[in-house]
Amino acid sequence: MKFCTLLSTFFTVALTFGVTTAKSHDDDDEFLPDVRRVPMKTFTLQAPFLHDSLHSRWYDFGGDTLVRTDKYVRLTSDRPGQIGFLSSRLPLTAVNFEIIFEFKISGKGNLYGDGMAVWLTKDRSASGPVFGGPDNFEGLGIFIDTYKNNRPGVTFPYIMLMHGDGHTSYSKSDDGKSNEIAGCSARGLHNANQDTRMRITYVKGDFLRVDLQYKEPEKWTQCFRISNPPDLPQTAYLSFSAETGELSENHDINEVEVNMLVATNAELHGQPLTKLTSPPSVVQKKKSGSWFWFFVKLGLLGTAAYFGYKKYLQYQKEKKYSRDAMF
Ligand SMILES: [Ca+2]
Repeated sequence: MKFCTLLSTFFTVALTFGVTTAKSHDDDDEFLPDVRRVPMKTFTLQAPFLHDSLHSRWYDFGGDTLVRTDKYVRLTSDRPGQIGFLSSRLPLTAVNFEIIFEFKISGKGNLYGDGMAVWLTKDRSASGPVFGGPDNFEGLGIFIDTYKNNRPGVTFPYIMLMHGDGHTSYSKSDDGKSNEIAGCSARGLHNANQDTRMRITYVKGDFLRVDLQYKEPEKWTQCFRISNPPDLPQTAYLSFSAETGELSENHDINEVEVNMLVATNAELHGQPLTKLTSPPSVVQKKKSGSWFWFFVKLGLLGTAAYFGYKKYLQYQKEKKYSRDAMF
């Protein structure tokens, strides 16, 4: 009886291991497995936004930017001819990182513009002609363009990535078509019915990916993903800017969060994070791990069976002796 219980316990343990392994295997499909996110507090922006005497500890504001301490930083109001920006005081030093920010583009008019931008640039943002930020910039610019100037066949709002070399101008006349590295349409982003968020994931030398949340709550939709993204300037400041022209809309930033991405896998410690994003190697590694645990379990099971059986024989023997003694 005891032997059966022992066997049943080991079978239960083995089955539990099986389920756990299967679950881990499914996790391979998740975005960026084996990565720990370390919050970078010097880039956090959240209500009430201002720390002392109308200043933020980590960001500078400029242009027509307004701060409503319980709700948002409003880069431009729904009025024509506005420009506003928000720029980190410290450069982003992390090699691999993600930037998640909640924003809202809204307004009363049926026609609206012009849009906003996120910058990772060598210089801190100053007001300029490209969605409220500087032209001829050095670094990366992600533009959320809400007004179609001239780009037939493309649905707006349109989001695109540009790599600035410090000399090339943004081509406003064709909505940046000639500067574009990657992009996507986001119909419904203006006056969206829910909170809207953007997530920028940058893994040096591997990929840059932009995801959006604006259709369904808590559901990310990939906008684009590029391999071998341009390197960032050695010092890259994080900025946001927005602009209105003849047409207008509100551009609000509700919250900013930046996380450094760190490998959690001991074998990959100190290795480039790129290895983490290669599904075959991760799957292979987990498979060999599964085999290891399979043999460990098999060994334990065999040992348990051996000792259990030995005990069972001894029990039968003692039973026989006591029966013989009785007669
Ligand atoms: Ca435009």
